[in-house]
Amino acid sequence: MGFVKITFEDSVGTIAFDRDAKRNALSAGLIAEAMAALEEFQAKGARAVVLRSATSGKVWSAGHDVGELPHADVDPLPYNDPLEQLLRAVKAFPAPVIAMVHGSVWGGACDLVLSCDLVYCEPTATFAVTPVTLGLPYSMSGLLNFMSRLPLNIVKEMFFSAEPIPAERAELVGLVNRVVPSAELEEAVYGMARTVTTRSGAAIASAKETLRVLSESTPIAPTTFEYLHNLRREVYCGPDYREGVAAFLEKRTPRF
Ligand code: YXS
Repeated sequence: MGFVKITFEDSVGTIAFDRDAKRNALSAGLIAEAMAALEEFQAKGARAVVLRSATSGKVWSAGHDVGELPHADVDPLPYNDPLEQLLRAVKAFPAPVIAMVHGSVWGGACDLVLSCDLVYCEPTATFAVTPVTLGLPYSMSGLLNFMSRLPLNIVKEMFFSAEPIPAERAELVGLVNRVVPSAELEEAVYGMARTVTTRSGAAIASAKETLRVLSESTPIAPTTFEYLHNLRREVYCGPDYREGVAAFLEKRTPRF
């Protein structure tokens, strides 16, 4: 227990990751606490939520806890995966969720940032999505999330290279709303949160849910779904994924 710190003040909830020993890796335990916090905030009628790191250190979050990924031959990101559940809960929360980013963001944590409604970061922040370093076939819903937020060539650059995008470029391509000097980040984020609390919560909730449904409304035929799922299955049942997870856990460079 104790993987997140939560506060609730003036209708604004805050969830702060507090697992620096594992670089705020998003484990099932941390996610369960974050989900419980979102439920508590909703019950209290929160008008905005801030997602941040309690440590404000080098790493905002190292992404999915690799130790909790299946090691081979099993879909690593099934619908009921805890991280997938958190991504959906953030998108469905009936008030704006604002990502306040200090430091580096990795893998599924990048998907989490892009599931938030607004993203603010400080100048040293970087954003990397890294399934190709694990030989991991990313989820269709995750790829659609990136596609709905970024130009396709930027999505491909991020997914094909796994290279971090620095804050200045992240703002340029629209990954973040604003880059703010570190000393001003907290005020910028909570200032926006306060502004949102003075607007109609009902109108915001309706707009947010409408935008979510429209941005996810990509009708595909069942055979198309099966085709795409088979593309992923061939990868997570293949040698690269087995090698990628093993190499990470053995702290060595993977040989693909
Ligand atoms: O050896 P100890 O026990 O001290 O633990 C180390 C790391 O193993 C641990 N740790 C993680 N544990 C589980 N899952 C992780 N994602 C993870 N990341 C780190 O934290 C302890 C300190 O790590 P260390 O020594 O590397 O810290 P550092 O400050 O030198 O470097 C920080 C990072 C974040 C640059 C480095 O830890 C790193 O590159 N982590 C992996 C980032 C990453 O590739 N994340 C993607 C995870 S998979 C995922 O999110 C999706 C499924 S997908 O693949 O689709 O993107």
